[in-house]
Amino acid sequence: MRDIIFATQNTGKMKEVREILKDSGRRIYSQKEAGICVEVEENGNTFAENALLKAEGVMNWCREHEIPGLPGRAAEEFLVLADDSGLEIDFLNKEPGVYSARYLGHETSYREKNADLIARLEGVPKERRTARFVCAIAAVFPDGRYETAFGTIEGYIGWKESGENGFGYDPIFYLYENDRSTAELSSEEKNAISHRGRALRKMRKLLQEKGE
Ligand code: ITT
Repeated sequence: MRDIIFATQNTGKMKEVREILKDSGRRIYSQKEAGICVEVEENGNTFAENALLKAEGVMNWCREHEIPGLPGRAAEEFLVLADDSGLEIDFLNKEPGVYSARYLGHETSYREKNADLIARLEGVPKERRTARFVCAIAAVFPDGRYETAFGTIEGYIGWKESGENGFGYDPIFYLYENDRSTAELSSEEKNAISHRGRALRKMRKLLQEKGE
């Protein structure tokens, strides 16, 4: 079974990925651990396209360079996985969507991004505040073949931030079942139901079925 290099710069994402795949029997190296500094332009129109761009970008880089953090190991020994994800708010025509990380600019804090989204929903009743987190996972093989898997979680945008866990938009994304935000869930609770948990478990199964 090949080990995994996970193509992400997002530490919140990486922490969840490790927890979700902890029993996969594969070693998982973050892009940072592997010492790979490659900037991939996320210019796809969909989550799947962007996930694939990131995974291919890192796999291509590994084929052409020594992997600094994994001396003596070649690209052929790895699968490269990437996650492209985001928040779709129905009332805002699915904004911020694929632009979730770039919404209001990369430098803007999530406190400000979250406050801005709540302000744009002023006066909108609960039943029209529907939203979902979407995640596409791409896995690229050393020979260039690839697979993709998806996961979503449905909820609504609350009226205030709540909770300290998770990252990004978690403090404003609430679940209908218990009116808690995903930032109020423990990591185990979030990973069991999240877009990322669902997509990664699907990918894990797909890779097992293919004997990869
Ligand atoms: P990489 O491309 O390096 O992986 P990124 O943060 O730029 O990191 P994306 O382009 O996939 O990743 O953007 C995802 C954004 O969507 C992320 O920065 C958050 O703002 C939001 N997001 C995705 N999943 C989330 C989650 O589980 N909880 C909160 N926000 C999430």
